[in-house]
Amino acid sequence: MTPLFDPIQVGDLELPNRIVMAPLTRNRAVAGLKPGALQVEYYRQRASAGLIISEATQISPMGQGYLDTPGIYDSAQVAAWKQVTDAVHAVGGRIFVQLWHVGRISHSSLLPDAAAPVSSTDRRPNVQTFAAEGFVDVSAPRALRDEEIPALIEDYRHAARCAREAGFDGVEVHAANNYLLEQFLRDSVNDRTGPYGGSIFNRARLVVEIMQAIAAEIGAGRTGIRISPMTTFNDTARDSDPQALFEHLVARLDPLGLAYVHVIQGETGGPRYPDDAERPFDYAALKACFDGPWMLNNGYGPEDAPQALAAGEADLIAFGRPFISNPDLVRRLREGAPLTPPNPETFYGGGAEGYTDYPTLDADGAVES
Ligand code: 8OZ
Repeated sequence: MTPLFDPIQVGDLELPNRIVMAPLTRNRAVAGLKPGALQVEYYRQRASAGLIISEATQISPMGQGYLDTPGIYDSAQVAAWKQVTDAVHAVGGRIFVQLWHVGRISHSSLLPDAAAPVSSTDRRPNVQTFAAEGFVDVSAPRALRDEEIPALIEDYRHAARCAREAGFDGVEVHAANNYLLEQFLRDSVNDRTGPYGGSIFNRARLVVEIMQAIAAEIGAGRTGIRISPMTTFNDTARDSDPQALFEHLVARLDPLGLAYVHVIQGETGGPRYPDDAERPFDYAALKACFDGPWMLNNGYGPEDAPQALAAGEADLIAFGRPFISNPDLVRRLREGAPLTPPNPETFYGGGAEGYTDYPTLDADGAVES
């Protein structure tokens, strides 16, 4: 048997397999930035995953950066997400919510009182986002003052509390893809002085304080984190020393006893080891900094996912696009069945098409349409 189907203890949860549904932004939230009936069906269909990680979900109104992404900070959102978690649990699944703050990857039209996005810096990246009026350049950000950081940490803690009230089994903190938390981590963005800028220790401080606050609120065994040491997504240069930065961060998180660390290798949708890397990132050395379950992501499939587990490179593999178009991905991997390819035209926004209408195998293992 492939190691994909060995059970594993992940924090407070026992997972029946190593197949995780990666967080996937789909821009289909209903009015009030809530999940609706479609999301209930979408996540229920995918509940055979060892663990579902929800689409990125903002911790506060200021955390939003794209049209129709859901939030988890008010009581209506909690009630709506409860429908999703109940549906997943009813068919035996487990689901974490990914807690997200976009930082400077936003547009004022998406923010309360047309505010400027907030970041570690006031420098604007050359990137577009999708707002009500279509694709627009992101707005110039405002650097958060140090005195504003405690309220930001409180927003994360509050969202984690809301997540548990909504029935989520835990949370994954989105510290990847050059959104707010990575805007503090990287010296290519963070140009602050003071306690949250300068040294690696200081740049990691915000993430560490957020993880401590959430772990204190809901338990470390229900708290994971996602990082992406090498991605240049969102027009962001790499840190001057990603290996040192991320080894420091993971080593400092290790004593908290988190449920897992989730690493995007390379660029989402691109190579795991980008050719232009000055030195290839040493993911094994990063893993050695952490005692708990280690999750890898980016383009894994039926052949290389079990290989990575067998080689000890990972304990869990997160699958993104394969889960979009194969709600029964777990069964297909178990049976060696062919995978349906996803349609990128329906990734972001829209309705049921390309969302809840992908086929599953029938009882004989044939693809039903
Ligand atoms: C695609 C489009 C918008 C957001 C990420 C949350 O990259 C995202 C995202 C992906 O982490």
